Amino acid sequence: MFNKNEFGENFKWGISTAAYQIEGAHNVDGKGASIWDTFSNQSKKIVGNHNGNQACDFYNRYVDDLQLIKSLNIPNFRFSISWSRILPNGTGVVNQKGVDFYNRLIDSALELGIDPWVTLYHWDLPQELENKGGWTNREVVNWFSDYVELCAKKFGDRVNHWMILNEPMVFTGAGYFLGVHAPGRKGLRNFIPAVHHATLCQSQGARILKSIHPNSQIGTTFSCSHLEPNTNSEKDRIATIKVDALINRLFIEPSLGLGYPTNDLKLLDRIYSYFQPNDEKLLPYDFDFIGLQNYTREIVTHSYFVPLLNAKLIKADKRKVPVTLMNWEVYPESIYQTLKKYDAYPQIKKIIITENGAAFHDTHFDGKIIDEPRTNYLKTHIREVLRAKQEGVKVEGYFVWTLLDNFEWAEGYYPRFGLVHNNFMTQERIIKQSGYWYKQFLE
Ligand code: IFM
Repeated sequence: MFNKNEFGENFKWGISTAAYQIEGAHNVDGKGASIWDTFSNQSKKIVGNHNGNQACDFYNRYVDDLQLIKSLNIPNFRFSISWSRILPNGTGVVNQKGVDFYNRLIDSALELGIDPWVTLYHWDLPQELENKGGWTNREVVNWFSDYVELCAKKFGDRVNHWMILNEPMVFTGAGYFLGVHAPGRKGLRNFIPAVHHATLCQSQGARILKSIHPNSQIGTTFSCSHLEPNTNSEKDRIATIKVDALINRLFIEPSLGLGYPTNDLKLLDRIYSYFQPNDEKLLPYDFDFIGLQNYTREIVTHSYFVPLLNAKLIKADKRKVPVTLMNWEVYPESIYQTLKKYDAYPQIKKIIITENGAAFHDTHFDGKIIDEPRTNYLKTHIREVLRAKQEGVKVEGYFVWTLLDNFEWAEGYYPRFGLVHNNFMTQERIIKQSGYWYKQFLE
């Protein structure tokens, strides 16, 4: 068995959350609606017709939840700011009660010796901005810039670690191409401009924060999966290169000054029609750290039935491999391979694993929650992070997804990812075996 000390004294251990998934209080104290409020309250969008109206009621229970984090020996807490809680219309009038909430949250964390790591955008665009085109409207760069400036001025005196976007591939892909996440738009004509505008916001947001707080540590996060071709055939290998360009390279390479990976993914060529003069110069930003979020590996095969891409992923349950409740393969080496892949970009200074974790059915026994599969998942993945680190990969942090069982987007409350069980009827929290394991590991 390995121990925490092998990662070194400066390694950042933490836990990650997101506003819409835990806060609840969706319409109180002046908060405006976000696209997730709208989407999840429509019929048949979310499994079980669930919504995030109450979620874990973190808005009212943050003091106890911070105590919980403290009791688990977790020194770093990643959470996101709900844009429409502080700017109900997305821009313009500030909601002081929303600002007060995040001030209280940050101050309470700091009082307990917990370092706040703040994500500026974890998918909950103000609905008012979506009504004006949302991520497809180039104006979003100005709206986002104003929002970032406000956050920097209100919270930047106490927050040192910032992440600009959470998983842009997921919020543009699921929200603007597949239509399965908010705001439910579909097709390349929505996806491509959303990608370009999100990539501009990624670097522009970072520049604004840095100009106001030059000493802050600024990163942004990417979802990434280790990919393997189904067979050694030329077709499967080409399919894998395309999927890699789409899901692993699309957002990071422009920020590293490499441009969009259009050579390997021709369907992206149309992105240049959304360029304005000077955009090439606006896309790169020298981030202090890159947040990687890895859960699984994917197997890619050629397919004539997927237009333009000619590639598809083979679902884990079709492959007879161990899976989580998300139907994601349990494959610890994926985090090692992912770290090696991104470490090979010489432009990346530092990597933090900003999310890794798993959803399983938890066993209740005698008032306790025995979640052996999750405990094993964490141990085996953390061991792979150590392997990478010992081989010289510049990984300097690991955050578990997530603190509490919570609203898992289109899957509702069904997949439970938490180290802490949440009873959504009573909001009672019970630390799971995995939570106790992490606590002991961090002691
Ligand atoms: O719950 C999500 C989170 O919001 C973003 N990354 C993946 C997690 C698990 O699906």
